Amino acid sequence: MNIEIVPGKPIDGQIPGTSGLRKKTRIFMQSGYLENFIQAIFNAIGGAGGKTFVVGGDGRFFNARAIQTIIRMAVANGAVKMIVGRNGLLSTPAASHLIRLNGTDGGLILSASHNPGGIDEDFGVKFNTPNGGPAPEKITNEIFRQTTILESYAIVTGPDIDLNEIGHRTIGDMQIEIVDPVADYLVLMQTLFDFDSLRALFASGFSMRFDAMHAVTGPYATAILEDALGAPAGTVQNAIPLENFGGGHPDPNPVWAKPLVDLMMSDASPDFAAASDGDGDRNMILGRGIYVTPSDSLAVLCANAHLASGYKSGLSGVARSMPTSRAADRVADKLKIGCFETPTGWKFFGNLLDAGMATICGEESAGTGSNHVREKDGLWAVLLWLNILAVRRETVVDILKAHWREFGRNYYSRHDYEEVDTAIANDLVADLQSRLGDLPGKDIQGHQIETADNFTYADPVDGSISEKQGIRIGFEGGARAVLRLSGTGTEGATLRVYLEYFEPDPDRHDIDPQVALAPIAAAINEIAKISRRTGRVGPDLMT
Ligand code: G16
Repeated sequence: MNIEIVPGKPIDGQIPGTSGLRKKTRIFMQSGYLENFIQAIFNAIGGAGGKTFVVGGDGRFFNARAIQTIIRMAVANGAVKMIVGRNGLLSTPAASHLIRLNGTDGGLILSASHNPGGIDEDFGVKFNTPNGGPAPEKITNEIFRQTTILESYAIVTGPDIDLNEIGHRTIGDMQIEIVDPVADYLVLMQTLFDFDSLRALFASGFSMRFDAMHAVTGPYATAILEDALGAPAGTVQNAIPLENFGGGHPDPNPVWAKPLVDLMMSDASPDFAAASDGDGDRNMILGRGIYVTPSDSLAVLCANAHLASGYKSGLSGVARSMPTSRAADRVADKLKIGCFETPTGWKFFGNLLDAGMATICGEESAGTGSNHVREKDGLWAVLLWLNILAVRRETVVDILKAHWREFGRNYYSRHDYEEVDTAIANDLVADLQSRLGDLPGKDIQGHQIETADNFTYADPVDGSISEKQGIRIGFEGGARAVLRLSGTGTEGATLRVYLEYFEPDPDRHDIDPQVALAPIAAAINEIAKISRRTGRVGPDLMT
């Protein structure tokens, strides 16, 4: 084993606001690119010497190769141990759990989340800190700074490590523990949910479909739903993780999981369906004939979490990202618990969870989770829904309708304009930003603007300030439009427009959300000149 010190070179390793570094796979495959970024991570955390890390990914193209490189670099940088998922697989929430369970110095998670995989698609790397959560901005900024000043990286030569068998290996002075990616996660789920009632639910004939989208949750869902809970074989579909996710986008939304949505809207629909994304942190929930928006799902989970054993003593608080609908706020109000509004990005929940100020967190982007790990957790959300269904023995539709009757309905939708020219998108936001002060009091198509600002978050735990986290326009009567640029795209800019309007009247809870929200959509289009500036007649995606 030889340690090689290879000259480093600055790379474009700027980590956008909401996630780890995501790039086209071929960029990561360029000679030295991954190596420089990994060395920058090690340097940013004060070196890897004497440290232990978790490493794993969602199995996409380049996952296995990248792990071999990371292991060799960890050895050369003096790390003492790496815990690696068998075959290099670990879902993001399972990696977060392993970091916490083993008290490691952090973890490296290889994924571009819901973005497609393959040599011509996307790859990503993120660093999670010892609390199990995504690195906060002060660390990601330091990683980026390190990429710009890196002089060299260290790596050892030698044969590849066999990652296919569970067990212990050593390379130089570093131990490598290959673990079953599912085992510890399953144990954690058993502490939170009542597996006996879930087994009884399936034994009663309850039917479900889980679409793993050929991504990392396949082995987790099969082990939990079919093997541990007795759901019939075939309940989990697309269960084998593939390097290119079968050619699809592993993004659990009505567009990319359309076959599942179509099934649930058909006469052949099972009682319940769910899907998860590339790295297993996002979820989509469906009932017979109904798609549950992530914002509504968060609210329902908060209102019913006490039905699951892990949450029976109630919640300390709830947190949601700013663009997420305010449905959960109404639940928090009724439960008389804290309610926090954070910028987009799971990392902003970390302090609230660590401080015990929030138990459940959620985002409109299909992420929900709790204080059991420090990442959003797709299967956790599915199991909490199942636990609620097992106790209430009502349909998803009935649960949702009863929820709206009790709390009112927050109609909600997100409109995405994808691959917009970056300069046009930036100009649109800058122009709107410059006019914010003039907007309050204006009447747009019969809608009076009451407030207009760009969201600033002051972290209640460490006092850190995050500015310009999304433009919010509040209309008379409580309707709201939020506008921000995505931080997770890999091509051009994605403009996200979030629309919300509250309807207390139960007789008006059955309107098509796009119809209910059309006036707000038209108003924000006029205010921000979206069509005029982008040349688009409408959004590419409405979730
Ligand atoms: C990532 C973050 C999420 C965030 C989402 C938003 O999700 O982990 O916390 O809500 O990005 O993305 P955007 O900036 O595109 O709106 P994931 O699942 O891609 O890791």
